[in-house]
Amino acid sequence: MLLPIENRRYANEITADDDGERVSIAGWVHEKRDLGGVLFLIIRDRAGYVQITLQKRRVEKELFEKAKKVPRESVVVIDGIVKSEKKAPNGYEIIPIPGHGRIEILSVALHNLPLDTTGKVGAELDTRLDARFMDVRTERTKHIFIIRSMVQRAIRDFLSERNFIEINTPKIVSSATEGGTALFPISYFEREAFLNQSPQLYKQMLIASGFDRVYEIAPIFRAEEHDTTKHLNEAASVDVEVAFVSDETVMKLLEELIAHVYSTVSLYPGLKSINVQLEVPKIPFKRLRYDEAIEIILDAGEQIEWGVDLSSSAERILGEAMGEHYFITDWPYTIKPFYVQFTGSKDKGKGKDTCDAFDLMHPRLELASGSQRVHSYELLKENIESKGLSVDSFEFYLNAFRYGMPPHAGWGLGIERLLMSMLELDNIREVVLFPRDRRRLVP
Ligand code: AMO
Repeated sequence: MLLPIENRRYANEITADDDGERVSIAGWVHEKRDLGGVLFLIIRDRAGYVQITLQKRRVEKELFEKAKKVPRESVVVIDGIVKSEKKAPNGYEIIPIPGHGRIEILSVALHNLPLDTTGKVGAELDTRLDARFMDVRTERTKHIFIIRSMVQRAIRDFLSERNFIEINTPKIVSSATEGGTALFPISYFEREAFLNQSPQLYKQMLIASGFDRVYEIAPIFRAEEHDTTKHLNEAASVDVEVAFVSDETVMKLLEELIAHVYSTVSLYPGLKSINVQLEVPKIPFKRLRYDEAIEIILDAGEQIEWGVDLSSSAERILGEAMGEHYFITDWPYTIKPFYVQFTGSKDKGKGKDTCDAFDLMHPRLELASGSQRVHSYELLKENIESKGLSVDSFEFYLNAFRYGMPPHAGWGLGIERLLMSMLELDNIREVVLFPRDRRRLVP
């Protein structure tokens, strides 16, 4: 095998100005066009496409036949001379070196491809997910995942510039954190364990450690049984926790982060193949109290009672009314988890107690949740009990509140929800390489 390949260039590293230079190109046979006397191979690599032109009269017979027979999507290395050519797609073509041209077939692809990588023949999402390795070869899907990588890098840059410490917390845990969604039990030697729903307890414990600004980008696991276009069983979340601040400060951080991500991605030329034009959302986002949200939903004719979580159709009504990103604040205490700070009896005992929790909404769906946290040991213990949970199973967490815990606030942002809404995609699975849902455990 002739590796490493000398003079290897990516498609975007060659221009018509390289006329006469000898280069090697390595990639997949994207398309073949056989015009009898001349054969065009379009080679695709991660950066783009290169046209190889083989004139039957000018190249060795053996080489021509080899090129003619190579199945699409096979992996090849081709040595050639760059020739400026106005009619070629990028203004140049590559001609195998006269006399000693090389077309090396490194891996032959089977004939019946599971997908058309040129994107000319569309396929159902399920078919694409079944052959995801090949789906990523198409322009649109490739760019979605390059953008995902870009978004994660932009988030890391944004937070590290603001002096955040990146942490890694366990994904195998002993207790639940988020009421409402179920846990995945796993067998952990002789004990019961679960896949973590959120790094919530651990990020808070690190606030007690003195790290005062922490973040994690990691998977969260939710045993949601329903099959929807916005839920996954394994999702990725950006989790942030900040000491000595209030919920308002972390809301500001969150909206600035969203604007930063949009403006970073808006410069990416690959957006064209996803057919979306990004407008950087204006900050600050509007703040809507939960009781105001209820009014809007009722005015639209949808039944809802104070104290329940918002259904998808309620979210849709609000999204239409708001038309842009917005926060919902002052949630009923009863539907938020034990770690959320109770606001106190704002309504003076009418059973409508609220808490310092917020959700960040895109007009289509919820993107993030966060809150001011309880930092008093006694109050936290009381809340755990009053939510019907076992204090014993939270001992490891509660302990961190007994030896110096500052006030703190934070949030969790779903990366897939952010990407899906930003890129105007219909299904959350579009932005996950290998999604996990009720029906899908492979690939
Ligand atoms: P929450 O449970 O609201 O809050 O989750 C935070 C964000 O994570 C994303 N998300 C999901 N995305 C896809 N599929 C799912 N099944 C799924 N579940 C959640 C959403 C959601 O807004 N501990 C708190 C955060 C905090 O207060 O810091 C929490 O986990 O975008």
